[in-house]
Amino acid sequence: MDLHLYGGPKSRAFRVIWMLEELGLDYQHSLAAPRSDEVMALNGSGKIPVLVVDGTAISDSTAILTFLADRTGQLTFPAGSLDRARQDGWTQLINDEFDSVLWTASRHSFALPEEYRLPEVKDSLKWEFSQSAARLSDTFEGPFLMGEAMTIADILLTHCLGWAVVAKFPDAGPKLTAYRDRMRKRPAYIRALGSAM
Ligand SMILES: N[C@@H](CCC(=O)N[C@@H](CS)C(=O)NCC(=O)O)C(=O)O
Repeated sequence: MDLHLYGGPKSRAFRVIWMLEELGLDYQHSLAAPRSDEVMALNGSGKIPVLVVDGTAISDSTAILTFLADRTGQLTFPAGSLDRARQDGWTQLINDEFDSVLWTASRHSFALPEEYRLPEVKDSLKWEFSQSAARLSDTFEGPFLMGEAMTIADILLTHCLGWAVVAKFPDAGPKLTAYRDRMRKRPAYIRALGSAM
């Protein structure tokens, strides 16, 4: 498989870098900025990450992780299994309850045109994040979201938990913080961080 990733590690492209490192796949990497000419040519929305696979561009970090997991049969349960349905439930929940509030806060901090930013919305988003983190902590047993097997849902959650720290969101609580710190010790995560240098 010929793989070329577009997007720097201080974006959701980090999730894909980490996944590629977990899988031990070779890939080319361009630290392309959102809406740069090279990204616009691949993805009309201008968003990163984009992964070009054998000449075909795939957008959206979750779609890319899902493709890589399905193609390699790693970090996922098989499509059509009940475990996969539960795994997908986690993936959607993380996007609904963590990624979306963090992204809305980012938009109102720097991404939207200044006249459309409403910084006061961030208190409400932080409260939502705390509620979601507390609910997840109540049921989380570990070591991974799906129990003994790490899946792409763990890449998404760990990334969001780190993003929350950078965005100065409330503490996610001891259980999720310990999980995040444990995930960040994975050799592939550390290699992914190194790819930023
Ligand atoms: N749901 C998409 C979101 C992609 C996204 O919004 N990426 C940001 C960088 S992390 C971006 O390119 N923003 C530029 C923009 O919204 O114009 C994903 O998970 O890949």
